[in-house]
Amino acid sequence: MNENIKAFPKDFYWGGATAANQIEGAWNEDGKGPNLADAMVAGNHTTPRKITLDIDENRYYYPSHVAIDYYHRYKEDIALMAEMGLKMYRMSISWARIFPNGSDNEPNEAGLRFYDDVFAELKKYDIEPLVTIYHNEMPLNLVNETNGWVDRKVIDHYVRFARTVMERYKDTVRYWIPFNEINDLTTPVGNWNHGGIKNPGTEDFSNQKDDPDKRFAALHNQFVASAKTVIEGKKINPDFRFGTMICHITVYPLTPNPDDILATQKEDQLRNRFSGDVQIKGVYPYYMDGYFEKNNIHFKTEPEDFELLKEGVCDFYSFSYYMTNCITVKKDVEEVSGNIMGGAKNPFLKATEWNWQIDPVGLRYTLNHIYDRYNVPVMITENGIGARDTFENGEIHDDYRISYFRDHIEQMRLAIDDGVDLIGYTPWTAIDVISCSTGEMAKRYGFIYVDADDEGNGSYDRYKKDSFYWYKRVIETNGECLE
Ligand code: BGP
Repeated sequence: MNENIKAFPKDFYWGGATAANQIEGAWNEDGKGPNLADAMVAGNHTTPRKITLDIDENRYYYPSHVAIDYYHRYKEDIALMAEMGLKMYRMSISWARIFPNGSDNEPNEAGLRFYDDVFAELKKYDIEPLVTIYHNEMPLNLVNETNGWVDRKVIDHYVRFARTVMERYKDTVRYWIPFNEINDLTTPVGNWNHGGIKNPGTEDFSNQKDDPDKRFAALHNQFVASAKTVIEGKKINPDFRFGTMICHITVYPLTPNPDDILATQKEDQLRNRFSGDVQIKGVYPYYMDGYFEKNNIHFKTEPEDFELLKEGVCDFYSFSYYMTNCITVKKDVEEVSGNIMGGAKNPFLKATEWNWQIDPVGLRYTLNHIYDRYNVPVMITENGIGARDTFENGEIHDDYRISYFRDHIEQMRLAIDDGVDLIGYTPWTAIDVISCSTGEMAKRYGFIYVDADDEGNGSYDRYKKDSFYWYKRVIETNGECLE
């Protein structure tokens, strides 16, 4: 890259990310209770995952029950991450491992000890943990007992869980993310995540009845829970730093037609800006009043909620970035899929096998867009390519993954040169995990290969992909060498 371009900062957090329900397994070991992810059966690109509130292992395969068996292999996995040179590791803490029913009076000591051990291991290698407190992991008992996040009682249960882990790990963890992709609830796809699902065996990603009143009530309650967590956390340790985690679906107008431009702006406000505005600016933005009114959306709030939102703002903005989509008012255009939502196909972009469009330049645009709006440090906490890997004689030649990352990292550096205060990058994923949307192993993201298939067969042994060696070199040279 051109020498006149600013380098990555010296203390840049080169990292990798995962989530508990997609790696740990041991779904019912050492006192852990079942969570919502444990009730999700496997699907694939064309068959949506089903949620069965009565877990029936004789009938269905539930990928999270073993996942990649990290619970028993975390030492080996963290050693590999250290060998790769990671400076930061983004992971989540499974709520039901700490509070098996979500509403218990006392935490499960064995669960707390597991994460003590994980953090000790990370410390050994000088890897900074970045902890997501909630990554789609609501204890199943709360799903059954309450109406999920629609129910305000869940705020208190969650805050107790957050306080417990923040107190326990106050000397080892500094960076926290209260909610993963909180803006999922701006789309009907987010429904499963709020846990208000009541028809065992009949619900899946595609056929849930959408109730926007409930969906936005659930989102509001998550905002309040996030703010309370920030407020409580700063009392526990004033050095704690809290981040948003927005699933940033960057949108472009498909054509210069002003109607397309306006539709794009509206989409951006609702999907991307709304949640960032609440969590960073501490206020509900003006454009949501109009949206709620026009769509006849009503949900209950308390006056003190808005005080909390103002006080409990996040310190840094983090987001996931996988693809961009186009927006148009025209009907009958070719569509692509995506993370939480698809859109119109962009004729200038290629897409993955799962039809997510690849757009590295869009990352630079997005970083500028975000920093311009919020002016706080920025982290990319998910970015990566889901692809089928070929495993031959212990080797995985994933040049497509290397080129995806190379192109995105190049654009990150250009954004830094633009002046964006980008402080970290934790690509999805440090190691192969089960896919969240499809439950497959075949949709792989990792630098480290896990020998397991979609039905849970395999040795579960770990292998270094070509991208492992490549990323190691990137980190060693602080992003100078991308070859
Ligand atoms: C994000 C989630 C992750 C992750 C990723 C990739 O939305 O935070 O948990 O899985 O997307 O999505 P998928 O696994 O569906 O390919």
